[in-house]
Amino acid sequence: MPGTIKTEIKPTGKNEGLSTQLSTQLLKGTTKLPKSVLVQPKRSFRVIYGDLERLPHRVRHYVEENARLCQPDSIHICDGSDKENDLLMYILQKDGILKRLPKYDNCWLSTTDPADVARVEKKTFMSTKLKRDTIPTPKHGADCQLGNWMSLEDMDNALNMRFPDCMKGRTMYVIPFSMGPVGSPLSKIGIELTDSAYVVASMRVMTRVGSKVLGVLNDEEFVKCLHSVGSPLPLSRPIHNNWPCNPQNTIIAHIPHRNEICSFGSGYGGNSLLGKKCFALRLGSILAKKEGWLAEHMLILGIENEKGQKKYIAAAFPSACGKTNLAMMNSSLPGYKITCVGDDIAWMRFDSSGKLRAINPEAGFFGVAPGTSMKTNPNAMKTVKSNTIFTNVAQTSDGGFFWEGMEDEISKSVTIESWLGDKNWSKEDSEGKPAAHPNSRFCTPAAQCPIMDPAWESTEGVPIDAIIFGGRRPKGVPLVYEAMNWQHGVFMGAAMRSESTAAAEHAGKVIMHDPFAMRPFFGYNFGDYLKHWLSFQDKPNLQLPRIYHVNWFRKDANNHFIWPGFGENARVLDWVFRRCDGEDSADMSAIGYVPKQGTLNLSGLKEEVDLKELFSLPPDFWRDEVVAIGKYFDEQVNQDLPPQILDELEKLKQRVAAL
Ligand code: OXD
Ligand code: MN
Repeated sequence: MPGTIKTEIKPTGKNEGLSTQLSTQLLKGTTKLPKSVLVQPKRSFRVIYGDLERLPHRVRHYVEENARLCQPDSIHICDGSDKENDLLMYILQKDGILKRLPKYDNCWLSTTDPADVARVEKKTFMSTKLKRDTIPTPKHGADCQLGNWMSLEDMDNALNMRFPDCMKGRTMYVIPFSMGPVGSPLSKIGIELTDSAYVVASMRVMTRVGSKVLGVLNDEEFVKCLHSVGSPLPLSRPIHNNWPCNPQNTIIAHIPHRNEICSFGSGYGGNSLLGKKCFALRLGSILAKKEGWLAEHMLILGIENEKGQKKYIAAAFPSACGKTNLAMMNSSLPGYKITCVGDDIAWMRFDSSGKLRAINPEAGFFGVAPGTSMKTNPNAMKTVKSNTIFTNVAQTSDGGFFWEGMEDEISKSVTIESWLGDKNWSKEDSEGKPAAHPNSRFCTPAAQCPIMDPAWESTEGVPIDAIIFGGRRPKGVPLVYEAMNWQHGVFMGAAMRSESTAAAEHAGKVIMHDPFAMRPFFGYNFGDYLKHWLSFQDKPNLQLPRIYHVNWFRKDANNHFIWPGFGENARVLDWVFRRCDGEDSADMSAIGYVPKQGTLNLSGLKEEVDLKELFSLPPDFWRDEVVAIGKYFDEQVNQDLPPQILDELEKLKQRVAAL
């Protein structure tokens, strides 16, 4: 967790790899910073913090190999201490990358180069010997939408063009990190080498970092994560907002057979915090296939009813569909209590008694800020008021943060400075330019969330009773329906579609196919991924969770949401809960089981909801949907589509034809 330095530090704004000069200045004793900062040449490497020789042999080899390649000015081996964090925050302020938000305790703001604001899917590649191991071969020469492949040779060339000397003048930080509680049998270890202190500060929030991780590494494999902003010193081109990056040459590369991720050119989010999407999902899904478990883009929540009975649910939604809001929801249904285990990623494994158990491999939330407010997600708002790094949000003249959705939560007397530096931003005069970037983020420690589940760090994981898929579907898709069985549920995941998001580079509101909410995150061929999911139905003695699909976002003819959403979604979870207990509260429909009349608990709901419209299955819509899904499977998954999924599509087609 970030520590605190009380003194305000003026940025030099030059971003000249301050950290190496800084250690010397700091040691002059003008600030109260770590005395243990070492400035000692070690062999040919200048190690300014930590001890290369005490690293496990293979880690040391990885560090030295890449230090020779990237030629950093110095090496800093992260120990995860508060002292170290004080140093990082000092450096980040001096370099003008972070600035304190004095209204809160230990909160920081960073604004990036406007060219580096989101995940870059087009520049994200998996590199394997056989293309088919990574992606299906689309029909008719269509572009593959289920990942990008690069040959091993092309990848080597691409990396060789970028990484040599790329850290010149900068410090290479060595971050040992654990995805999952340190030492849990479900956890995995990574070592990230990065030339960005911002990445180190963020990784400290998002993962478990430091010497304690090395302590449990033993002889185990670790995932090698190399990251560079691709902007060696002296700078060869101007930088914006003191945010070094190299958008022209950005590449996010995964090389599974070497257990390696190499990311170049972007300092932002999932491109640079390599534990998250790159490790926990892309490489994670490959490991999961190999070892018989599941690495999924899912939140995990606990739900307790008025009788004190509890269940856990995992839910997959595409980016920015309200996953964080659902994971931290305050139930509007009296008697129900929701607790949060995770908001983005679930690693799940069947235990020896056949129960599916899940851990959240992360230690923080990297949540989309706009739209988060005391109304939509009070628990997130409480979480982010300390020890948080904000990126690309707006700031208020009283030292606070601001984004779209917070209009009623700031004092009328403050002025707003937009993420782009417009000092007197106002909605009226902004010509549609938002105050905060639509993909602006908070990076905040999970432990601070007021409704964290007591078992969120349990090493064996929490037991999962239900899996929910969902999407943002303005038309045709009912509030909730239940799969007829596991295979039908896998089909439902495969057929997921949703309105597009600001988390990646796509523009406009189009309905995109996003199977299992994993489209940008598959580590291997989606056809094989489906086979892996289907394989669980053939294994004996597994208690397969029930599978559901939800849609909070259906709109009426006047373009108004039919369902109030947010805390009221607990009513849907309550129905799911009771179904998992075997309650006879569902009718069969053409698309799956839907709530029997009167079984969705609407007591106390403040507004009228047109349930008929909410659950209607417009025949034309569903016939078009079947065609769209079929076309997608045929074109995109082609030969790799398992026959069981085609079978489910055919059955759906027949049921829908009878509507
Ligand atoms: C995320 C995403 O950042 O899904 O979590 O894009
Ligand atoms: Mn996500």
